[in-house]
Amino acid sequence: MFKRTSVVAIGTLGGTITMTSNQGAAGVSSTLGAEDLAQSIPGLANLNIKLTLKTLANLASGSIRFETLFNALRWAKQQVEDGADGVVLVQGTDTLEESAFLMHLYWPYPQPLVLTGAMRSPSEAGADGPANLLAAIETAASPAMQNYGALVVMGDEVHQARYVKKLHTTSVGAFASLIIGPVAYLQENQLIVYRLPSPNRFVFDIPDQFTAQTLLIETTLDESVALYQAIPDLGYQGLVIAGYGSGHVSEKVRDVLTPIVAKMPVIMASRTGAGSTTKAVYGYKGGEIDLQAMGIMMAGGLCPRKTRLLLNALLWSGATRLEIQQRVKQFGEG
Ligand code: DAS
Repeated sequence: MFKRTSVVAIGTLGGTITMTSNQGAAGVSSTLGAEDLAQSIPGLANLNIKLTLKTLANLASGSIRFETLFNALRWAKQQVEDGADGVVLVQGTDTLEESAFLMHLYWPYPQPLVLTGAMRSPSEAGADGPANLLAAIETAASPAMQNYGALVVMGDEVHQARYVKKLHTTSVGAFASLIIGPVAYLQENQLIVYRLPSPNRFVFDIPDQFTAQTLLIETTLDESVALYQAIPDLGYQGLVIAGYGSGHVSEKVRDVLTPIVAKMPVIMASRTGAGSTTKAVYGYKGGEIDLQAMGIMMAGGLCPRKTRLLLNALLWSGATRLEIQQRVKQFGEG
């Protein structure tokens, strides 16, 4: 039977997957672009996939800015408008989960938007970049992976942007979706799908301006409250706290949150790394019942970093406090 050639667009932003030692300087830095990466993949020619290639940037992922991501997003959307079956964005792994979630909030198409990277540079033994990129291309080309929004492919696993996290500094198995697991797995060039996409995904319009800044702060044992006291005057428009356990702070931190809540939305997430914040378990000062009564929202199962990005997107969209509350609840429970 005739099988149509799939079209996949690959845009590269940098990261270890693009890094080589640069003119005798110490260590590796981003030098390779989309053409170089495509040439490094064994077995690509056997697949019925046509590639469109674009080097978008050569950055370490910690230096990616929102503007970089929105430019990449506009480019990716254009590829789909021009007929691509899916898009792959390549970047560093350090901020991959954040980029993927931000992209997910703004990706309106059924076609997959797949992010990938590598834990080992091309010059290291057992470099994982070519295999990750090949798996990402196959995922992007697959009709079975439509309607999930943004996905992260690392080590033959396909993860949803909402859940995936980098959990190890150097391991090639650094990425996982705790509790829920990957949504699909690639084996022998076939996707084995474990879970269907959630219906009614909410998608934001790309904002005209994204100047509003939010702060993420992690609570720690017997910390000073000086930073919390300064927050209302630092120019932030929203605060996310990575709180203890299922969403708590100390009594003394709780006591300095009132002026912040008066000025900006405050969301309590959990610093634990997995599981959801609670709503009605703890009644002590600084516990979640008390914090909610003060007007603080609970992040549910959304991790602190992604909660911050959701809050950014909501503020950039001009959402009211009530709309922020409703949307945080929806994503936190989703
Ligand atoms: N940690 C590197 C990576 O895995 C660098 C980066 O994130 O850009 O790609």
